[in-house]
Amino acid sequence: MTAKTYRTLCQLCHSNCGLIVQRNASGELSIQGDPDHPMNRGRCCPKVLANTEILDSPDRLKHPLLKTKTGFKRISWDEALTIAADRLGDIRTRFGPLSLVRCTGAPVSYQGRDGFLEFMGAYGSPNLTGVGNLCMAPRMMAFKSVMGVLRAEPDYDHAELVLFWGGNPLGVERFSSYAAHNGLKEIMPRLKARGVRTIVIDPYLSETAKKADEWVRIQPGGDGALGLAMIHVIINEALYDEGFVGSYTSGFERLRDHVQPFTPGWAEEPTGLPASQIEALSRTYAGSKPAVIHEGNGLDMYTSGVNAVRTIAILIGLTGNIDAPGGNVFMPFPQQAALPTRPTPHKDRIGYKRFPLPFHAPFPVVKEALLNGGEGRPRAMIVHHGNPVLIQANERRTRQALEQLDFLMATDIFPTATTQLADLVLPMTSDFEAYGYRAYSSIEGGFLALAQPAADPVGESRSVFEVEYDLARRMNLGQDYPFHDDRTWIEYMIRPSGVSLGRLEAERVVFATKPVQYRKYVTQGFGTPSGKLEFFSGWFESLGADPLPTYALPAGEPLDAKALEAKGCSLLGASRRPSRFVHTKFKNLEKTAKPYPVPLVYMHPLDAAARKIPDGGAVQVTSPQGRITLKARWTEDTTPGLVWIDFGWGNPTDGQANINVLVSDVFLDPLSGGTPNRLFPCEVLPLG
Ligand SMILES: Nc1nc2c(c(=O)[nH]1)N[C@H]1C(S)=C(S)[C@@H](COP(=O)(O)OP(=O)(O)OC[C@H]3O[C@@H](n4cnc5c(=O)[nH]c(N)nc54)[C@H](O)[C@@H]3O)O[C@H]1N2
Ligand SMILES: Nc1nc2c(c(=O)[nH]1)N[C@H]1C(S)=C(S)[C@@H](COP(=O)(O)OP(=O)(O)OC[C@H]3O[C@@H](n4cnc5c(=O)[nH]c(N)nc54)[C@H](O)[C@@H]3O)O[C@H]1N2
Ligand code: SF4
Ligand SMILES: [Mo]
Repeated sequence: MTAKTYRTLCQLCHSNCGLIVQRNASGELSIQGDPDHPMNRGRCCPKVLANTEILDSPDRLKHPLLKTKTGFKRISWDEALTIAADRLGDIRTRFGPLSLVRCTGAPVSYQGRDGFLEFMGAYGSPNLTGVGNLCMAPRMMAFKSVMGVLRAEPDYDHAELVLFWGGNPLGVERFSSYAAHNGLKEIMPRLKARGVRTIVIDPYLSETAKKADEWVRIQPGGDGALGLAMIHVIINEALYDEGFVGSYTSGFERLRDHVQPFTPGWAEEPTGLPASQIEALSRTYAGSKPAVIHEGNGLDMYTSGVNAVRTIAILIGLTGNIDAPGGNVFMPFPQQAALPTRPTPHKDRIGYKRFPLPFHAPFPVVKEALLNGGEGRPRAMIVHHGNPVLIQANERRTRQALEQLDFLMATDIFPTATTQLADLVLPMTSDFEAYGYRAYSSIEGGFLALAQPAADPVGESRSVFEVEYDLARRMNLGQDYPFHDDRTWIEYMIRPSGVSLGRLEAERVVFATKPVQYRKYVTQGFGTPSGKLEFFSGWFESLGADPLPTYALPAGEPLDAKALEAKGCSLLGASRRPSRFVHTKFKNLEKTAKPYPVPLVYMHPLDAAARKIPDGGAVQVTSPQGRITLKARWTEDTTPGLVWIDFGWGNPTDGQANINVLVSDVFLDPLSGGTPNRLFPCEVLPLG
């Protein structure tokens, strides 16, 4: 074998770092960060090594598998796609196209984002679901309501103050939603070197909080109350940007009247913060110009997530820190093609009446439609690149719901808790075995980068776009398909950017837009119904939702001491993600999992001592929904009464406990369908 060097991407998390992969003469791969990629500038995190471990793992799905009465049976691709075409065709004829649901995971790779999306258009179903209710959708809805776009990303290098709110970028390598900021871990040192003040709002002393100038130790889910009180202070003390508010916003008077009851004194209870600290924070944020807020996933998984983030978007607007240097900016992004090509009316999707605001069907309403049965319930589901059984609230009921399907087809690279339930399992190529691409925003401009295969497909694994097209063709749905494999998919998707696949192959990273232009609203306005930044949301009002943000209980149920006691629980449970892993992925990989072999429950030594739980001792965690067994880890990074349980285990290949067994799926964010995966009553007791 001849040695070869590849320039490609890591697609294990959203950062999608650039990599240089070298293959030596004996075929071994070594990985380095690509110094010329603007996301990571030569750096990469320890997780990157999973890319090669995936290729050699004995657990890999290597052939299509069909569920039979005696277990899974290996079948050929031809058999698999014939079965899928028959079953999906039959269901379409008998129950109509709306009976098919596509469920995807976090769009860490664009194959994950796009796989089977065109197929849904061709089949005629708008029923797209996935992780949205737990991730990004609440934040995107909130930003859209105030600013008319889905996100406004931090301009770190020109800011004077950075407020990390519900995000832990030093733990997860995610410093913005989708923008590149030159070097990930270099961002914090650069801020320090410029003397920029950093504040972290988090109930836990996270990796990021440890490195920041100030830690605001909020109570879980108290963010909406904090936001309302900060708006109160900033308006009442006239600390807002009068020029900006006067010219470019609407609804200011209504907002001013609305927030009068939400004094810092009122917010003390829901936030757990003294009024004086809330006042000081408000003055610091409004008084430091320009200032940036990085909002994270710590805000999404509550039943009041959308409203909490609306207060953040409003704060950014009030202080005029929007689309201005050093503020939250609408960054340039390469244009891409839109899929699916033949959308059915959005209004036909499951749960539209109850949840008209989210862009996709929230998973909990799909689940209820399955469990409640009746006409119009989903009959078939394609799970692509996701693990809904483990990641959605209340694993037991998620399983029950998926068992109602007439046909469940799942794609993955490994067997998972979800593929175990499937009728048909399709083995996919991993990111190092296929072409891929990614679009990034940045201050320097929107750019594209290419991923290329550095290894042959493992076993009979195939790329999703090939499989999807093959299936569509067999069902006579392939006539208008714009692509039939990875490369034609990329060609099609990037065409609107003006960059060709040939150029991307030659240059690997290609800037497709001009650098950022600030304050575009001056000439273009905002993308809201009024064209202004809307404190009072016309979009929400038009769909019957509260046009101004309010504060509600973050878990959807009272969690005071009395309510906890009534449930036989004396503690609150929260969810934590170990930086070593992304979600439920790759605990089966020996080297990847070795440094962090089992999930832990992090508890304050006072709580542990009161229950005679030693550091490292086995414990049982019980909630009204279920019970799991874990190991305890003492830490003073949390508050007494609040325990943090690791998220991401529970696959058959790891055999460990899944936190989402404990989480309620009864209480939903009335705007997004979000469940409180970050907050639930529980009790922790020593095992044995
Ligand atoms: N309690 C609790 N629940 C949570 C969270 C939490 O913090 N706490 N986090 C939430 C968040 S933010 C999110 S985004 C979701 C994540 O939810 P998911 O994205 O559904 O979770 P993952 O574990 O990333 O599942 C991805 C699956 O894709 C597979 N895979 C990897 N590469 C490929 C490939 O190339 N092709 C295919 N077809 N499959 C592949 C992996 O093996 C894995 O099984 O979980 C949510 N749920
Ligand atoms: N290593 C690694 N990287 C990842 C992922 C992963 O699982 N592992 N997942 C990827 C995905 S899909 C996502 S969405 C991002 C998530 O990354 P982030 O957006 O940074 O979110 P988290 O790390 O889940 O949580 C951020 C912080 O929110 C805090 N928090 C919890 N509850 C609250 C609250 O009520 N209020 C406030 N203010 N803070 C709260 C938590 O303690 C935590 O420190 O990371 C991505 N990158
Ligand atoms: S897993 Fe690590 S190397 Fe890979 S994209 Fe994410 S941060 Fe970059
Ligand atoms: Mo996420």
